[in-house]
Amino acid sequence: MWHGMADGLKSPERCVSDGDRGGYSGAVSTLVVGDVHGCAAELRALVDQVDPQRLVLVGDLYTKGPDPVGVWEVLRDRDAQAVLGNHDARLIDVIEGRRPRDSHGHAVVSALDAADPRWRDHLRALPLFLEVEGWLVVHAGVHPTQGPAGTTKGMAIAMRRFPLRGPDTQPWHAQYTGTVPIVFGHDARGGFVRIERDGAPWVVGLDTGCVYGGMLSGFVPRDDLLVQVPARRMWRAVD
Ligand SMILES: [Mn+2]
Repeated sequence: MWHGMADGLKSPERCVSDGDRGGYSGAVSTLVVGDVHGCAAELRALVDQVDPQRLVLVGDLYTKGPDPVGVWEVLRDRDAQAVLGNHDARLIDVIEGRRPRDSHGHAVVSALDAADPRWRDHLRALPLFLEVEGWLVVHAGVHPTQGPAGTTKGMAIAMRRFPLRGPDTQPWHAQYTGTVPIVFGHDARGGFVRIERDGAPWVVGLDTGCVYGGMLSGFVPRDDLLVQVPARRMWRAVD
């Protein structure tokens, strides 16, 4: 079931393999997809398999992987929404001249500009949070006790542990006491996360390291359905 997974990444607790929807055949309202990182073939496979009415991504859309233009085409053609990831913020910095030596970032920007300049407006408009069917979508995490109101931009796009440093730091979601269920990404080493409250999913982490040779994961909040496709190959060593 686990195809060429890089060392250091945890496998998910359960998964639906490529081409199989686990017996699920209903119309899917919203699909939330984990960190794509330029893995367009895997994104296309996942979206085609589920065929949702609404597509939402947890960010880190274009860099590291093989096909940023293909990712943009899926987003554009599906009128997809996404939240801002740390690597999306870096691309904004590249566009605005704040990362002159980021050769990969410049190559990604050039490829996307050549394909369809409208990608820039989509990138610049990415919010830190989206509300999806009663769930909060964020790239990395929220302040574990103060929720979105206490969450800085840096926390939303890059936090894995809380406090941010120190001897007592723990995964933020292990301490989350908020009032809204959360879907997040950004933590390929942490892998698939599913924390339940009162028997229902409460915190779901979808970064299963597709660009590192893991899986691309999608979650349908309304139906508590996890759908995954394996990476076509290992595109990058784990950072
Ligand atoms: Mn990230």
